[in-house]
Amino acid sequence: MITMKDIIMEGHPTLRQVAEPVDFPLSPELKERAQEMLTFLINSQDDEIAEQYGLRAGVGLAAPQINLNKQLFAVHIPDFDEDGNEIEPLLSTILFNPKIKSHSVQKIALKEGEGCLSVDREVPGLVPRPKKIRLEYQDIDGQKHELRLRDYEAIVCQHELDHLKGIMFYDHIDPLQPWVAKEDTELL
Ligand code: UDB
Ligand code: ZN
Repeated sequence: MITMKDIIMEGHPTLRQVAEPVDFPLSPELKERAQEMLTFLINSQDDEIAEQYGLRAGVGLAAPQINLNKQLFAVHIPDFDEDGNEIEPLLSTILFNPKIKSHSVQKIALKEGEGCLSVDREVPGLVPRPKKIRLEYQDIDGQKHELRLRDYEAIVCQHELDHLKGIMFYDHIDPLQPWVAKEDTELL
């Protein structure tokens, strides 16, 4: 089971490396580890399990964050109905060898800024990212897929894709005017 002690923190050199492509078929070990990454996210969003193991509620986890220099990440983005009850997740999957095929010019940023499971401090500032992306990736069986994402789902996937390239969210923050949005950037 993956817990916080498996997650490496900023300053660890792996977080600044470019991850290697994954070969198919997956080794049984890598398949198991990938599934554990998604299970970590699901567990971390379960209040009881999260409290028991001291997990931060995560929506995405990239392989380099568990010191595995490979091109894969897991996402588990919850959805809620009008009464605030949790319904089917918006997106819950593991993506292998993901690539952005195209992206919008229009940008979006979370109005509160971003955080990271590998960063134990608040880094204030907007992180502008393309509002829409078209992603190509392989699933756990090596089958190719395309995903069109926008808004929050696009933000999460781009945050995780950045980890595969050694990029941290704060690399995108303007150090002089961290909270100033350009006119092409919408706030979410
Ligand atoms: C997160 N969690 O997982 F809308 F159930 C962040 C942390 C850093 C605060 C843990 C998060 O946004 N939680 C969340 C949001 C919801 C509903 C819910 C939980 N990440 C992932 C990460 O660090 N991956 O490498 C940071 C996010 C910042 C913007 C996108 C990903
Ligand atoms: Zn992160």
